[in-house]
Amino acid sequence: MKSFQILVTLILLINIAVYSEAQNSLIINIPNRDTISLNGRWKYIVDPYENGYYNYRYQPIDQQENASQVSEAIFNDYHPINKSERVEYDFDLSGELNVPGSWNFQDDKLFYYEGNIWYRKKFDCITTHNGNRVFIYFGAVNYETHVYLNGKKLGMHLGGFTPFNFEITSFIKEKDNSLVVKVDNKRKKEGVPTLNTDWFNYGGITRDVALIDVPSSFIKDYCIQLKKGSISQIEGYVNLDGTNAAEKITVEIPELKLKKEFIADKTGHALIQFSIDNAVLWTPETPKLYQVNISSSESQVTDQIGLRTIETKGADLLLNGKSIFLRGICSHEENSIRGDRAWSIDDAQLILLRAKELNCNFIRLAHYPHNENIIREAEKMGIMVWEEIPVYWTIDWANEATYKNAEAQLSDMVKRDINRANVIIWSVANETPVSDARTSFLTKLISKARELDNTRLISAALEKHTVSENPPVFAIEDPFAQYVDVLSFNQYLGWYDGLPEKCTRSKWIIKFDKPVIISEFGGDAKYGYHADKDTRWSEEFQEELFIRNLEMLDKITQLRGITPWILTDFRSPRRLLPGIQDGWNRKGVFSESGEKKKAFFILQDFYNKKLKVFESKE
Ligand code: GCB
Repeated sequence: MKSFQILVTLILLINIAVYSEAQNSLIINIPNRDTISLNGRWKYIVDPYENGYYNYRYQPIDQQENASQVSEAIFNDYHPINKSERVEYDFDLSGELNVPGSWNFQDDKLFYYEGNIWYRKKFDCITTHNGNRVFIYFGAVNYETHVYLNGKKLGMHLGGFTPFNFEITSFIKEKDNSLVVKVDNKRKKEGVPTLNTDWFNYGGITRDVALIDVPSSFIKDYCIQLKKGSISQIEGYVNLDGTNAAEKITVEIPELKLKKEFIADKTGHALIQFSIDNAVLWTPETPKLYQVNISSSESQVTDQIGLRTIETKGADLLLNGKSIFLRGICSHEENSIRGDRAWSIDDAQLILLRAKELNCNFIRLAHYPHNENIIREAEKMGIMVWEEIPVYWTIDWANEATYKNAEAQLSDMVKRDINRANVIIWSVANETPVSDARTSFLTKLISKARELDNTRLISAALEKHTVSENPPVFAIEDPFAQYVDVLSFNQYLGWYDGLPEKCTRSKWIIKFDKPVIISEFGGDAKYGYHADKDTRWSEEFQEELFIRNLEMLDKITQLRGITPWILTDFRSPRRLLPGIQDGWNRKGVFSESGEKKKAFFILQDFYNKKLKVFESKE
């Protein structure tokens, strides 16, 4: 091979390596950092055949020999150098979409669109000062994202619900930056989630986009939490980025008059350990947050951190050593009034105030990591949280890339929220069919979760198994059940399995000495449709179903919480029945426009009673 050819091949290989690299490792605590929002109106081009990405031989343009030249033409300003190739693409002549926001509700033609869309945002960056570094941060983009700045590819990201960032220090200009983002929400067999789900496949840039301005060495992520089982020891870490010598780290909690110093090693990692006295612990009733200041030689971050412990003892669930009952509810990440993905603080309030009205102290954020705003708002309001990744139903269990994808989503979710006191459970899966491949996939995930965070509880929403039909007897016979801290399962007696009266005849055999959470039960009702309690889809049917289920479930001695399915009716393309469902899963105790169904009051009353029983034990 001639030396020139070798050089070209090498450049090509380097390009491919760079391009296939995912994001830089995650920067956390964006709400408290110096950022410039890139939210707002973005140009977009719908490109279902991905002609902006593939050439006519279906080769990705950004991985060819002359990648940088070509990509500059395509991804920069859309004034292509090689006009004969991409002359049809012109952002300036194209329409605009709101970011954050899914594309489905901003253009009628895109309602059910699953495919590729190009976004472009032009911006100036007057704040870059000498020596500082700049990153671009995406709260979430569904599902596969490729990001280009001023014609240079920054990288790609898989997964629709976790944040990612890229460093852009050497690509950013003071004026007239062109940020181009390729977003593709096609469902894929090997994806996480896979092809089949029971929720709407919102496409696009669904959460905040921001520039983060940091010094050359900065605090990237950290964990400042109580050590497992201790109410007087803090244990955690701080990670710096950009350091090449040992650095001093200071952790300060002014309200407790605490100031501690640590040394980060050359890799930027510092172990944090210190004692605290008389801290007010975080509880749903007193959701106390302390201001914590962390500083290194060049950077500072502040966070609002709550201190609490969460443990199990036999079948008991202990918050700060006291037995609790989780008065929960499941929720999707939707603002049902606006009719789109929820992402803002206002959206979070809408969801959480409904949960509060039900008397909830717990929410299961199903079936993927929700936005950071809802976690933080829930923390302030005293609502504990179950977070999960979209390892849902059938996943391509034997596929190594699928596993890596699920693990990356788990890691980013845990990293982002590791300082949130209200997050008490990480869940690794929902209703996954038992097989050896699945159980080994999930046990790997569970060990990863424990490696990342040894303080919280791990669970998964499992399924019931029928021991006998007559009389109806059910059990949990899943080999994965032995690995979880909390035994959670979904069951739909009275809806998919018999009528509500079946609950009254049914028995449960739970052989595990672990706390039990019923992670789902429920049935559909169309708000305002009234009939007798035997008529499916009526509010009366759903009411009866709640009454009977609650009676049955309350008899399970290990029961320490429930999260019925679901707070609010949500969009699902699987739910077609005209006049009743019309594209909505109707299992909400609220309708999509926020009206309460009869089942709401049954659940509210049940929680009132639980509250009184647990208060009187104190
Ligand atoms: C389930 C799933 C949930 C569905 C629900 C239903 O078991 O976990 O995602 O939406 O059932 O309504 O059937």
